[in-house]
Amino acid sequence: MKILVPNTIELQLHADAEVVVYDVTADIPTGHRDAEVLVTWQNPADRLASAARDLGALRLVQTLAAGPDAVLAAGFAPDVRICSGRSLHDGPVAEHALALILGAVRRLDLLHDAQQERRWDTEYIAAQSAPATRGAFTLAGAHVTIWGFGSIAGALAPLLQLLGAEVRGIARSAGIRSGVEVHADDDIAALLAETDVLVSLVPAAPETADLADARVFGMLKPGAVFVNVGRGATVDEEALIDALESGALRAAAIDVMKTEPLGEDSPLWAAPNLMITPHVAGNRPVGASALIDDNVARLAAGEPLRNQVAR
Ligand code: OXD
Repeated sequence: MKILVPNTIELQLHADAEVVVYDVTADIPTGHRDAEVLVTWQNPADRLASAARDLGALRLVQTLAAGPDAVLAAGFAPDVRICSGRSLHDGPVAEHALALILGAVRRLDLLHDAQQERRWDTEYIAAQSAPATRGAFTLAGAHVTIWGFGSIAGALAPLLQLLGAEVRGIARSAGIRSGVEVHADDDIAALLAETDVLVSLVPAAPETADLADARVFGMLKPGAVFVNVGRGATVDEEALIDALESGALRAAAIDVMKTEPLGEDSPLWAAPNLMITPHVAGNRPVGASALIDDNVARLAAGEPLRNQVAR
């Protein structure tokens, strides 16, 4: 079996197969278009589409991204199995989410601005210790709601709980996951009304487009904080900017945007009280080689694959 692996990550594969490294920015060379397995990581959309067109013997696409949306949109034949990198990013994304949450809650953006101006921020000092802001600059006692309660949320929740946050989740179906009370997404008004921090880990799919919209921001507790480490497509960015400008949201931090890289002319750059990071939360998959080895062995043995999302 021939496996094509991307030149964007170092892998140590032990699979019983011919392993060929390919350049994600170029078309797959003609001599390797007989590959049965394609591993993808940070592939541009147009090259994924040409791989989908050119690889006629393909049986499995293993993306190392937690969110398989780019591969699902590339046009691979319906009989090609697609597996996600679910779980490879749990630690890194949870850590980055925690950094963004703390940065937004404690308003490190304001302090960074003051530092750039060589200014001791007396306004911030007064605001942070004022009786009226008790509870606003801390996670202790804060109600944090995680929307999209999969394996990353399972890693993030205990970190937040350790800091004293009350964590609840939203997912397609209600239940207790990783010890956290998860609400069904058709019943969230009461939950959002008492949410201090809304964290989105929602994947991109037709049904989640613009999920976080003016209605959602309007349902949140006034002055809540919003953090997105899921997918940009799930947020109505105009509504986000409006909510920041009106003060409905006290602050926000986003690692993902509808258009990436974010264009110089995007209004998001100038939105007040918004921190932006360039899609770096899950920039380094952990355990990728073991997942590929396992799925290649399963494919060869005709066994069910891990993280299969299509076919
Ligand atoms: C992912 C990502 O899906 O990095 O893994 O966004």
